[in-house]
Parts: sequence; C-alpha cells; structure tokens
Amino acid sequence: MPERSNQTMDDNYPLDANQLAHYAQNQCIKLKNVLTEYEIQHYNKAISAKVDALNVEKRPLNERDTYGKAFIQITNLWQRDDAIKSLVFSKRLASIAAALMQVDSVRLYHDQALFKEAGGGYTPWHADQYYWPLASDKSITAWIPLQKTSLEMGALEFSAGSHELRDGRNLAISDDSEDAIQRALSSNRYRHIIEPFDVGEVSFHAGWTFHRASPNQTDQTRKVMCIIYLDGEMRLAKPINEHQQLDWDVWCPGVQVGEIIDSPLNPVLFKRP
Ligand SMILES: O=C(O)CCC(=O)C(=O)O
Repeated sequence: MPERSNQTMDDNYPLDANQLAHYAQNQCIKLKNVLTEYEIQHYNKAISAKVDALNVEKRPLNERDTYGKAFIQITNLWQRDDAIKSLVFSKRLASIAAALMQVDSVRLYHDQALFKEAGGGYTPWHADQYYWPLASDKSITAWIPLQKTSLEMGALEFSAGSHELRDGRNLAISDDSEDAIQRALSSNRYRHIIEPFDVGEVSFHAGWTFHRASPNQTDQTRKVMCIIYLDGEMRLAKPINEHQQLDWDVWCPGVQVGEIIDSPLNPVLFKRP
C-alpha cells in the first residue's frame, strides 16, 4: 500500500528529545507528516466506505442532542476491514504512542471514526478517561484527520497541561461540561492550543487532557480516525460510573478488576525490542 516501495506502515517515526519533553509536560502534541498524502487518501477511502455502510444515524442534526450533533461515531473498524486494520495495527503509530507514554509496550483499547458532518455541532470540553475503567493514566489517543482540517471544520483543540486539573474530570460530554470546564481552565490559565491540521498531521493526547472542537461550519464532513492505546501493563479498575461499566463489557470482555487488560480485543501492538 505505501506509496514508496521502501516504506511500510511499520516503519519508525523518530521523536526527538524536545518532542518527548513537550508531551511529558503538556500531555498533548501535534506531529506533522506522520502519514503521507497517499496514505491519507487510501485510508480516507477505506474508512469512509465503512462509515457509510455502518452508520445508522439518520435523524437531521436539529433533532439530536449535543453529543449526537458533534459527530457520527463508528467503533472498532479494524475488525471489519483489513485495510483499516493495517492502520490501527501499524507499528509506526503504536511506537509513537509507546514513546510518548514512556512505556515498554502498548495495547489497543479500541478505534473509532469520528465524522463531524457539514453543519455538525461542537465537541464540548471533556477528558476521555472519565469514560474508561483504567488503573493508571497511561492512555493516549491518536487523532488522525483524513483531510486537511481547518478551524472552521472542527480541528481538535487542547488545553496543554490540563491533565493536572481535577475539576471537571467527573463530567460527561455535554453543554454542562463545556461551560464548567471552560471556567475551570480559564482560571488556571492553561495554554489553549487551537491550530489547523495539515494532511498527514496527527495529534496525540492523554486520557486526562481536556480537549474540545468547534462546530463544522463548512459544507464538507470532517473525517477523523482515532486509535486509543493503553500501556501494555494497564490493569482494569473498578468502574465508577455507568459509562465505565459499559466500556468494561464492550472493550475488555472477560477481564477481571485488577487484571491486565489483555482480552482478544486488546492485542499488544508494539513492544520495545
Ligand atoms: O473529534 C472530535 O471532535 C472529538 C475527539 C475526541 O474527543 C477524542 O479523540 O478524544
């Protein structure tokens, strides 16, 4: 698949000391040229076809709640398409996740396509780990736009260093989380990173880093693929809300509280040699 015969999805994307230090401090980073234009086009086609085939949301935007307006969400596409699996299982991306988290191995938690439709609503401020029954903070999401993504389209925004903030961690994605977290972030003066994404640029953010996106004010769908990785040694924590219980049932089948999350849905995708 890769454009040049000497390039594979398992090749290395080296990170320098500044990038590692940036992530350690801010728990979010944007990296350019992680994928080539050719690779993005290839995965855009494969992922768009699956999202079209699997999407059951037919209501007009004005009949949906804030979460429903924010994006169409289709999960674990790797199980349904081998081309998409080559992206989700790629060592190029998984090795970046391991390097940023400073762990020896990473597992898959799950993947998801997040398509913000033309005219789609904003994604309220939130932290992902509210939804996840995890025993440590060593989780990370690769947010992979499948086109050049302007601010008007709903590029992902981060509050750098906000993983330290406890306020707002207990809020589900909603208009209330947007308001309450915005207030908490402003009074703590974290840097708000709002930048467009080039083709091939990918961001990585930690499970407790607050993030949001603006509405899609263009006439094109903002297509994004996300891959969520866990430290290979991550253990299951006792759920503290109904979302975490659901995630346990769906993404960690058969794993007991306190055990390493190594169900068949959570393969190790990268291990340091
Ligand atoms: O794509 C979006 O609008 C939100 C993405 C997000 O919340 C995430 O990747 O954790």
